[in-house]
Amino acid sequence: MTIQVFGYPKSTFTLVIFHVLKELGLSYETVQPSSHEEIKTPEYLATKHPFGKIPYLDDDGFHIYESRAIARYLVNKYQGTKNSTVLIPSDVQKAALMEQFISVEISYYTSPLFKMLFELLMKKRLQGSEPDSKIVNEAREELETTLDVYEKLLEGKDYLTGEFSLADLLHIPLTFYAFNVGEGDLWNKRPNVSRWWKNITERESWKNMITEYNLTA
Ligand SMILES: N[C@@H](CCC(=O)N[C@@H](CS)C(=O)NCC(=O)O)C(=O)O
Ligand SMILES: *[C@@H]1O[C@H](CO)[C@@H](O)[C@H](O)[C@H]1NC(C)=O
Ligand SMILES: *[C@@H]1O[C@H](CO)[C@@H](O)[C@H](O)[C@H]1NC(C)=O
Ligand SMILES: *[C@@H]1O[C@H](CO)[C@@H](O)[C@H](O)[C@H]1NC(C)=O
Repeated sequence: MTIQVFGYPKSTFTLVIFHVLKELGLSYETVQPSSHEEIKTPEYLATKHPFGKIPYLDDDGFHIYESRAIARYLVNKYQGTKNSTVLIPSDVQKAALMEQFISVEISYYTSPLFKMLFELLMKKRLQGSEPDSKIVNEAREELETTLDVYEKLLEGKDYLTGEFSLADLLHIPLTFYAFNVGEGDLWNKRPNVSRWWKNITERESWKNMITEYNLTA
């Protein structure tokens, strides 16, 4: 049976799953919720995602939610079966360093970035109110601090662990939206960060994502 991804193609966490599937050379089917209400119904909460979120994955009857858990599952099950892309290294210490950077991504990168993008991109649509410039500025400051550290970490390296991995990939969709909303300067003004960003987004799989999901809106 085909792998089914339940989510909206514009949602950053759903894009992560599509991107992983593409890197691994897997085919999949997308099921879009009919409305935002659908992911809050008792049926959806009971059978798909108890917190009422997307994405959610069904792999031949195996059900899993939370994007990073879905990504690890897909890699652990399918890496190496369709092509030679390595997203999680087999070496235990290399894999541990990748996990370290995924924790960095969640804690210090995605946390302020999501806060900033929520204000700039989603607040109006979801809550009908204007972005709170105090929140935007605080989040931007936090991100500046994080990116200063990334600038050092990426010195002399093309990727966070030295080799492309799931840790790099997990940064892509949200950062892409930050560029779209005019905040790209945060990345561009740091030469090592900007080299990394160009490198990871020039991969075939991400270029295909942009075309297929019409992401340059
Ligand atoms: N921690 C979750 C986050 C998922 C998430 O926040 N999804 C958003 C879309 S990007 C969502 O379902 N929003 C709908 C809502 O919260 O009502 C993951 O990694 O999968
Ligand atoms: C794996 O397959 C996908 C889709 O065909 C492709 O985008 C990706 O570049 C491939 N990776 C390798 C290492 O062959
Ligand atoms: C970024 O990298 C260059 C060399 O690639 C280096 O000279 C520079 O000091 C780095 N920046 C920081 C803040 O570490
Ligand atoms: C990205 O880094 C890899 C590994 O060092 C290198 O082979 C490749 O040419 C770089 N790609 C781009 C687009 O900079």
